[in-house]
Amino acid sequence: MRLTRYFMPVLRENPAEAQIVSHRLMLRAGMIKQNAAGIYSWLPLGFKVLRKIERIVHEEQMRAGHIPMLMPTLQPADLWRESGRYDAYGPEMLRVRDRQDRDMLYGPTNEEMITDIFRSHVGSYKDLPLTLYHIQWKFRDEIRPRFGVMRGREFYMKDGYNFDLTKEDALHAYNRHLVSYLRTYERMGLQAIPMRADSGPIGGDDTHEFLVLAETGESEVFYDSAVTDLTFGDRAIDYDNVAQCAGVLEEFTSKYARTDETHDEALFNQIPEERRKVARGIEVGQIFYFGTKYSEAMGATVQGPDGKPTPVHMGSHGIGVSRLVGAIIEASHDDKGIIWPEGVAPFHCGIVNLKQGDAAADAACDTLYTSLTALGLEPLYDDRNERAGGKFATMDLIGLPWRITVGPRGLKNGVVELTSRRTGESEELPPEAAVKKIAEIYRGAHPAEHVEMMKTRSFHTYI
Ligand code: P5A
Repeated sequence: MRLTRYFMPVLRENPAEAQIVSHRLMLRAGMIKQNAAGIYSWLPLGFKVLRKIERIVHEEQMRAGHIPMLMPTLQPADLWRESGRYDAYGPEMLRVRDRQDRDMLYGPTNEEMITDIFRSHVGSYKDLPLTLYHIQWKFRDEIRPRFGVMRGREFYMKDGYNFDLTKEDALHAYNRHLVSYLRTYERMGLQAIPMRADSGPIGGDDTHEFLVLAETGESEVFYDSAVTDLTFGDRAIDYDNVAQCAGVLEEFTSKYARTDETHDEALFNQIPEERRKVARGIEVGQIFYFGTKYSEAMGATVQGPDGKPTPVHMGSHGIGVSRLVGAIIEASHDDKGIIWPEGVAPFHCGIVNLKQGDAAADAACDTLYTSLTALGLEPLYDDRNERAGGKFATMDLIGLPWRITVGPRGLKNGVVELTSRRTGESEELPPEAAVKKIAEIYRGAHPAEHVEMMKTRSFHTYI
């Protein structure tokens, strides 16, 4: 993309309404525009990041064997009357009435709707296990929407629902989700720690929240610092292997890590003092096992092996896709702006032309642009007639992981400059070598099948 043809309304001043750094930087980088309290438009740059996050979520869900679909945002109230949640949900639910005087609502979550779909089409235990998910906008009329997309009223969520014959099978689905979430967050450059939490209006006894540690987080958390040493990495996992998934859950949840809702001071005090940590965190996901709560209330049964109707065991599992954009920025920025991890960067690199109009510089930038694009990479070429300082400031603000700087002086020696946004380190190298290096970096940043898709350009069609 050439910057002169793009729409990226960067703000010079710090917006007064933004209280935390991610909100401020998203506004300044022209990623979002608030339309009403807690309701945002995603401008092109923000939309690109949202799509990249969404894509990682899809890839990891499908890898775990979960099946994508799409349910509507508006739901009939009658389904929620069946589960008893229409009254229980309270003022967070946005209720609307259609022209036929039917009660509707803008879905805050989809347990009822998916249970209705399940009971309409699945009748035998032989069709289990089944996990369906979608990524869809939700609405919760939060009393205090704040911090930009972190606590929105309208927000984008991946929500998945498992249906199993037994509690044991459903707990495997729970563990499978935990594993897939660990992979998902790490691909976004985040450490999200599973912590024992409270199940709130979703229900059930087994639940973990995934928290990214950050001073601006809304949750107070208590943990053994040893949990921060755990990483999932690129270890091989067989999602059908019950023992393997249970082993990962054990590894990642056996140390003390809890939100304030479930905090137990006596247990906490058993941790050696130097490892006891009290901090704040951003909740980027939550998994639940709630057994037959919805299936019993809504008559979602299957014919069991003994021929008798059996209510299915269920769980639901959510990732805050739009919140993640803010969470990643909270975890990765400096005083100049955002520092995108490679996995979610809106463009793979920036090209800064130090002397627009100089024949050699213009030609070198065009060649770089074409070579990168041919490899399936997306550069953002700052081809504006601006001074170098302004171009650097914009690149630093929007946080592309790599910048190639092209100027007549370097070109006389056959080199351009490649700079890492994270370390600030630069090296001079021939333009072709810079292209090769960036391609290699991104090959390493994505799993093999993602790289294949980038090559076939389905990557671009999708976002
Ligand atoms: C699990 C999926 C659920 O709703 N039902 C379907 C279950 N869980 S949850 O914890 O309530 O939400 C899942 C994730 O959504 C994000 N989230 C939000 N993001 C932005 N603004 C909000 N107001 C908001 N509320 C929830 C969180 O990341 C949460 O973990």
